[in-house]
Amino acid sequence: MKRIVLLAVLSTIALSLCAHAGSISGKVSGVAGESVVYVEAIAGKTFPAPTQEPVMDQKGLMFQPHILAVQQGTTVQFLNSDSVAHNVFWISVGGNKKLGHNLGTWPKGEKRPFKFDNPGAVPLLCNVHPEMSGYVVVSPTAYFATSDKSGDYKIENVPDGSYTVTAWHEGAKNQSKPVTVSGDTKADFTLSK
Ligand SMILES: [Cu+2]
Repeated sequence: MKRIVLLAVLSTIALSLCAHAGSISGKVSGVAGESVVYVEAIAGKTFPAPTQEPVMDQKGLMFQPHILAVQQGTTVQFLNSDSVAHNVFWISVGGNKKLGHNLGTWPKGEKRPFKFDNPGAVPLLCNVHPEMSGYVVVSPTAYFATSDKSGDYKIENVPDGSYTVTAWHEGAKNQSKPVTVSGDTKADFTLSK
């Protein structure tokens, strides 16, 4: 008997969790290639810093991946996989030039960490190879996604509620719009340079 009650309680909890976990999906158009879509900061809500440390590699004289989306508070490991020395620097974070930083220059096989505590796009450059460019896009919330090359994206596990959602694309102006999530919710963006 006790067991049945416990099961009933557990399944009720599971159902209520499911009922409030929606998603935001749609298409980013007007631009070609990957975009990043993220939910802007939510009043009164904070997110624990992720423990995973994603790697931004420098390989074949390129930043790989070209675009790395992370949650605010994430430590990114910058790796050099080439046999030449590479540098990593950025002149701004989210357009704020006070947040420019130079991580230095280091040889093959070494990596250096950096914790991104401010949201926004970080345009990565290498002062040894001016043709190299990449991006870390720092989302203020845990709710973000990188689109596929055709612009389709899906942000999973977003609780029902009202948010501001921003779409970012290399070289384009950000677009932000209010989105009310109720279960699986659609939001499309059209960006321009
Ligand atoms: Cu380089």
